[in-house]
Amino acid sequence: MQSTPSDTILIIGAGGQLGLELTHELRQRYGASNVVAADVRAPKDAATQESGPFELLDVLDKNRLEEVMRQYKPTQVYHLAALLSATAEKNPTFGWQLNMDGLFHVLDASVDLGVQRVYWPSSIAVFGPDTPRENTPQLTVMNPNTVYGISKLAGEQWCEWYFKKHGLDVRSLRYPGLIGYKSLPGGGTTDYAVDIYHKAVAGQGYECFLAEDTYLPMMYMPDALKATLDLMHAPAEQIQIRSSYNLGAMSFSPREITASIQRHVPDFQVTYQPDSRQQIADSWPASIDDSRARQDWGWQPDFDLDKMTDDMLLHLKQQLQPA
Ligand code: AKB
Repeated sequence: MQSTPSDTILIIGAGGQLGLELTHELRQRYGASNVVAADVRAPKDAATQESGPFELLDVLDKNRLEEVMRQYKPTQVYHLAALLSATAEKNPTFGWQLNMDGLFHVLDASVDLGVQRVYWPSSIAVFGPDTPRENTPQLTVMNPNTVYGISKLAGEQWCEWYFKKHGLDVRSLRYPGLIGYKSLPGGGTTDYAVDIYHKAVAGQGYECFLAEDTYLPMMYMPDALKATLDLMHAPAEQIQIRSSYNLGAMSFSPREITASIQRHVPDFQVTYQPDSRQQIADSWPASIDDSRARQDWGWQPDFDLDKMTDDMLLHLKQQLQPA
């Protein structure tokens, strides 16, 4: 499906790490007035609110969701609002409620109001300690042991069910840790890989909450945006997996990202103080087999670790310079 002038897009969770960047990208492609940003609170960057329509929306309030959807009549909905892994472990009841009820509200409203296409993100968190850690296959033992992972795995199955029972064209990716310079993540286990760049550019050391040899799958934000939009624009017959696609780009440890940064900032120092997030990281894959995404809709990442580091540091340094 190519973008057409008649497309209207609703992004729920537009103020989050991915939402901010996706809103910007979709407004460039579809025209600002055709992309409605929505979030439970006003986004920190004024641009999301000022560059196009913005609605305050708590996705747990189904009436309000339907009101917004009736007002704008979106043809596509991106539902990104969720509690991430570390936060959901601390608030399990709310994590489950937001991640599951929010999804049901969006899926039901999309069926009822005739939305053409829905995007919902899943995560490497759907895998657990019994899963093969290296090159984790698309289909394998799952058994997640975090609230976030359980909610994402259940959500994947529900997306597939809505596709089969209601014909809803819902599409999904299992994101690895996402790294970008435009916004900060919140409450994830992979957040260290964003925080570390900010400390390096500020000329400070970094205390890492994961051990130095903890390998996790990661992805630079431009690749995440490309994957999301390629998936959403692919012809429906190419989307063979209706739960969620494995998606990979790179895999590294805190020690390796530190070495990559030290190519630019030789004095940069990192200390290690693993906390409860270590257990979560240890239950996740170290690397991902994303061959189905490559076969079905041509997925190909552009960024490896050093290329990402070069770009991250360049942009973060520019942000520090006075305008
Ligand atoms: C998290 O760390 O919780 C997220 C994820 C991998 O889904 N970044």
